[in-house]
Amino acid sequence: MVSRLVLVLGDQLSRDLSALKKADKDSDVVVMAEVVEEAEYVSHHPKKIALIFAAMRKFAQELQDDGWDVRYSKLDDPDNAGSIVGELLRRAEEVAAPGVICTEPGEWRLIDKLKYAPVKTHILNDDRFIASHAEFEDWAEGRKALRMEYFYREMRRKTGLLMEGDKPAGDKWNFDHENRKAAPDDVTVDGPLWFEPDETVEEVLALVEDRFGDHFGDLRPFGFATTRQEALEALAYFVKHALPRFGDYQDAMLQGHQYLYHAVVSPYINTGLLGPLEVCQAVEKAWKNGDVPINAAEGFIRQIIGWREYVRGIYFLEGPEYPQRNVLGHSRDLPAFYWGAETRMNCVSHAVGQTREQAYAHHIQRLMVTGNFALLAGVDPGQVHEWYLAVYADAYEWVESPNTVGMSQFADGGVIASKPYVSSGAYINRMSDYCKGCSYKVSVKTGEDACPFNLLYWHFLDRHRERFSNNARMGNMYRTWDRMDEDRRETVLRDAESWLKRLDAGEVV
Ligand code: FAD
Ligand code: DLZ
Ligand code: SF4
Repeated sequence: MVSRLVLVLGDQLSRDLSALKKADKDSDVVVMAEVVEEAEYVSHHPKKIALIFAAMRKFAQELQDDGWDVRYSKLDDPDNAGSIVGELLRRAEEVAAPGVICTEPGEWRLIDKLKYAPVKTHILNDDRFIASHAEFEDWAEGRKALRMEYFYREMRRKTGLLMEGDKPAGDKWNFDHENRKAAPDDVTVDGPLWFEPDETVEEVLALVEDRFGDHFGDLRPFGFATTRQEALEALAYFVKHALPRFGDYQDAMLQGHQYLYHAVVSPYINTGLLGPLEVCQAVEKAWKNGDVPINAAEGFIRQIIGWREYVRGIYFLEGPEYPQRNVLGHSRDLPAFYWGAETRMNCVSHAVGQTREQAYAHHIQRLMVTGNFALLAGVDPGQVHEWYLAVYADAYEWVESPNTVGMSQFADGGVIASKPYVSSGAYINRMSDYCKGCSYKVSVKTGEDACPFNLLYWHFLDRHRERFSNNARMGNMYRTWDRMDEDRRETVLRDAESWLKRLDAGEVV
């Protein structure tokens, strides 16, 4: 019988993957490959590479146990061709396969490589998402603005999650206004459930240490789940221990609590170990059982069937050039402190330090600390995008680039965000305890001690006045700026310029 190849990528570790559903276990051959091209096209965090390789090895074993013929290439196999397409060609020759079936990759770069590969490749839809490309396109068709909230309501109706008939549970679609509490004094959880590395994980850790030990990020301690079973346990642990307060403290940041009440399930959903719908159903069940309040359940489910589906829709709707957009014309190089160099800004230092340690920072750290700073300072969004893609364990371009280029850097001109996510130090001070340990003073607006977020906030608004002053959501900010007396405005701008000069000169700022 003729064998086709069935490609399973490192973020496609799902038993219900469309390519596996379409394949014939008796005749087709599954190809999985650890390849240097995927590991190095950006310098991924060592923890991320280890998570992917370990989960791939265990998934391959499960498929084999289930009767599949799996041809698995380890990174250091002498015959490893070093790229996905190279490995497909090698395996096609090995088993005389006339073609490949695969599920659509989450990145235009790889879709293109497969489309134009010298072996015939049939790309199937990735139906692990709630909305197909066609459904998103239909929703987007003819709309002036593609706002997540309206798309989210469609997804609620489609899935029936938190619905009572055709009405939203609790009579409201969105409980976000209850989800902005400052950090609590009594944090009742100590992070997510971690797992001791077993033999397979240890083998991968040694490999990653050897080959990618020079990438930014700490490889050890390594505690990510690497099987579906473990990921389900991590999800259950979150639902029981952290979800009840997830909503309340979703936006808070605390120095001693890197995870607060967040789920840390994105690395598992995005590699395919967990499905988005089952995660939401576990959360809905906890609400139905009376174990968690509606603001927690709704807030969490919105992130997944709302934001996660919506950003994927945008990535595929907007096309391959999307990650390169730069409508604000920002061109400053990404400062060295994003890669661990010293900075006096305690908030940035903490967010980056935690990223180096864990390959994780939660949404508000990504958006309102590292993202906010890059936008205020006018950093080239392409470099910001590469950084986010490299350093987070959950980062794949389909989800990372709309969040970074669109939501965080406003480089898409407002496709995703109706206004730029910028703030002065006051927001960070309200939502965190970072400012207490900072050598800058958050209450100081000008001079040597002034919090750089305060200086750069006004600098950003001033230099982009033409684009934003007519934005209805930014009118108040401009009115406040315009009410300041001219001398003060000049001092703020001069101090911001001189701070940026010191940044560019490589001083520790
Ligand atoms: P929780 O806060 O517990 O949220 C639950 C789940 O909701 C997450 O696991 C995730 O699957 C989903 N979710 C929440 N917000 C978003 C969002 N904006 N977009 C997509 N899914 C979301 N998320 C990624 O999965 N990969 C990325 O590469 C990524 N890059 C980001 C870059 C920037 C600049 C910003 C601002 C956000 C980014 N996010 C990304 C979204 C969000 O920060 C992460 O999903 C979240 O921090 C993951 O941690 P968690 O599982 O503890 O999330
Ligand atoms: C991210 C990643 C890494 C680091 N390594 C591999 C790999 O060796 N083999 C593989 O099949 N996939 C890997 N991946 C995931 C791919 O980069 C991912 O499938 C694409 O970026 C599309 O989302
Ligand atoms: Fe960050 Fe400014 Fe607070 Fe320092 S004072 S931690 S720089 S917001």
